[in-house]
Amino acid sequence: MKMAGDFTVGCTARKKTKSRSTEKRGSAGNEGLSGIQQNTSKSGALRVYKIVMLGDGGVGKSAVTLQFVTRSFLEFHDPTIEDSYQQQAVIDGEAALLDILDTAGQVEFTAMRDQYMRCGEGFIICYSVTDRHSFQEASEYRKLITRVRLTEDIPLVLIANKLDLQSQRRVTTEEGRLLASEFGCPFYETSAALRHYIDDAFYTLVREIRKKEAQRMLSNGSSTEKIFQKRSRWWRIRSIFALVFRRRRHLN
Ligand SMILES: Nc1nc2c(ncn2[C@@H]2O[C@H](COP(=O)(O)OP(=O)(O)OP(=O)(O)O)[C@@H](O)[C@H]2O)c(=O)[nH]1
Ligand SMILES: [Mg+2]
Repeated sequence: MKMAGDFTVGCTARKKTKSRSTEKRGSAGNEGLSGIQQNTSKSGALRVYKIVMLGDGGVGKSAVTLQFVTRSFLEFHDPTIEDSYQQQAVIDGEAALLDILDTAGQVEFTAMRDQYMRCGEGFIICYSVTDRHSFQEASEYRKLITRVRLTEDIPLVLIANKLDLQSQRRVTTEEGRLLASEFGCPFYETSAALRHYIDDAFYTLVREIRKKEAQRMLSNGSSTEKIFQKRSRWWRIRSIFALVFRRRRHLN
């Protein structure tokens, strides 16, 4: 199912400069940035995950995002200014609404960078296996996140896209793995063209967000019982109902 939204959660409403919207988003997740409660729809338990796509121009951020959301391949390069998409999914038995911000890789469009760095709960840093410079830039994006968020403990997934272009490969798998272990994050080599490891990248990021959230709750003194309650069977079922209800509402 495809939807698009404004990704304004927790930020002062940023103007969306370009949109591939097909549906307006509902009320879910307009209540603020931090904490489960604030990112959970008032009408149900559908948790919104704010995800930001980062990486050099032309590495395939939009193609990866569109392949995830619409299951189609973007053949041409139309430099992004800023687009946002929403996609529902059930991940590990729990419904989720992924609110994805596809950002600009071209330097002339990167003025909003700090702002969306502040808003994202999880980041996908993308480089192309055919482009050595984009691989080097991945470290710069990592540094930027750390600088803006003042922490290294941010949910992150590193992806090496254009896996299908083997004859043009300029970055080895091993180099990608090493960089991911430096970042302390999961790593996938993806192909937006062939739809390889696209869902995995997004789902893994949601898992990373959930994991860090649980750790944060524990360190904030919440009882394990409370966390368990959140992840309990009933809560999962409720979240799936919320998703179905939401779909129906959009169909009507
Ligand atoms: N063969 C192949 N081509 C890809 C893949 N992903 C993207 N491309 C192509 O690479 C070009 C750039 O893709 P985009 O998704 O627009 O790149 P981007 O990172 O969003 O670029 P900016 O918006 O300028 O930052 C397009 O022509 C895509 O068709 C892939 O996995 N395989
Ligand atoms: Mg783009």
